[in-house]
Amino acid sequence: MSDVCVVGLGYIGLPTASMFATHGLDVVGVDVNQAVVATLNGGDIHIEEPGLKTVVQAAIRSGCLKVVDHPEPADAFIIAVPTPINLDKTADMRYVISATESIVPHLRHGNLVILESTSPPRTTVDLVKPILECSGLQAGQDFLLAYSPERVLPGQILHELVENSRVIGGINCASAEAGRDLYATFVQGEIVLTDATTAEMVKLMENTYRDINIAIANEFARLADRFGVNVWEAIAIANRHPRVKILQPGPGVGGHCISVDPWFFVEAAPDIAQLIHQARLVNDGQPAYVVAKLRERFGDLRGKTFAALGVAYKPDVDDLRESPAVEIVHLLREAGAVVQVFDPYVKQNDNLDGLLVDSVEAAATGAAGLLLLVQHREFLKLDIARLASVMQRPFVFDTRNVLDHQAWQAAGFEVLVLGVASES
Ligand code: SAJ
Repeated sequence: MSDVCVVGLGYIGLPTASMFATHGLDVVGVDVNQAVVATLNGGDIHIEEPGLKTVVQAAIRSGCLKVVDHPEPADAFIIAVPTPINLDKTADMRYVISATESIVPHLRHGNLVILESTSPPRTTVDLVKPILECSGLQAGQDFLLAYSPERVLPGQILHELVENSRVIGGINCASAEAGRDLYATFVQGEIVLTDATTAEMVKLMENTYRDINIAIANEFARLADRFGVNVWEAIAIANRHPRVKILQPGPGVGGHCISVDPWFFVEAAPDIAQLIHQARLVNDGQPAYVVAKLRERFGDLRGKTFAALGVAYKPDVDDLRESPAVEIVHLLREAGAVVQVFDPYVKQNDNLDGLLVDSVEAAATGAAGLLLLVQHREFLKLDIARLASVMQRPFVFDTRNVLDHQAWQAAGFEVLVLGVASES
């Protein structure tokens, strides 16, 4: 396989296409969004990810990566489009369907098609395979078909793409083996072969496992609050047990993966996935819990001004998808509060129209409370005294337990910490 066509140039497709290209394969990168195609061809990238711009530029300069808006014939096709969630928490498979359909006219004998998009169990065999077979070719016989989920952590994508173990689930052995040969171009981690539905389930299980573990940390935080305990101290002590590894509570779980993927199980088997469902409800309830804590302190929130520090779904990324911080901002506004938002990675966003300001100080000016919602690196070295001087009331709510509380208190701040019953 020397020609690869990657459909979808987002957080996964773009780095994957670039990796194949910088390892000598001829790659056609496809995105239906003209703005994305123009940005990439103009030498820039549309996502924030450490090191990605350099790799994409190298790939394009080498002539091995071509970026266009429709698929072209290739030896292998990789589908890396999003699988968002609908408002009713069902999987939105429209992008997978249209990307698969766009490949059909180009499918030839001997081709390999790989789905990377996170998908409900059986998507490869029940959804993708029949669409591809509209070409008149038969999967497993005339062309090969596999599922290979991405498992990289945003912020560490380039490193993890190469180093992580990779699972490849074929609809038959030949498909899995062809997938292994293709990814071995750049993957240095172990490549494990299985069947397509197992690989789909593995991906969902990984993120569901993490979601449930974060949910129990969040529930512990609420319990600690009820019983007058500092949850962070309790977790640190419990984690000294050799078989206990409790994760970190916080204002909720965001991102397009962990807060989404467990719902695919709930949708596919609601009678079974009850623990999974409950964990989702706990994590989705955290933003409201944060706002409830503010109500306890401030009473009616109407007319009160709050500075939201960070709106991305996690530190040092610009990704706002399913971000609990964004949800908190909206809940506060619904309660009548004024919110001034600063995020060093987010300069513009329709969802936060008119709320984004360009510095921590601007966000804090006139505010009755500072809400640390995301532990971006730059929030760990703030000029505390200066912030106290511009605020209406020096109050900070640390929802991530990352600030130096003593230093903030010394500067006159009242400090509230998520999961800590009394002021620390
Ligand atoms: N979070 C907590 N407490 C924690 C850890 C995370 O509240 O102890 C929150 C974060 O603040 C964030 C959310 O969870 O809002 C998710 O962040 P994350 O860093 O745990 O994970 P993602 O969504 O960035 O990436 C996950 C990874 N999956 C696992 O770790 C099992 C990554 O490997 C996957 O490739 C990615 O999902 C994906 O694309 O599916």
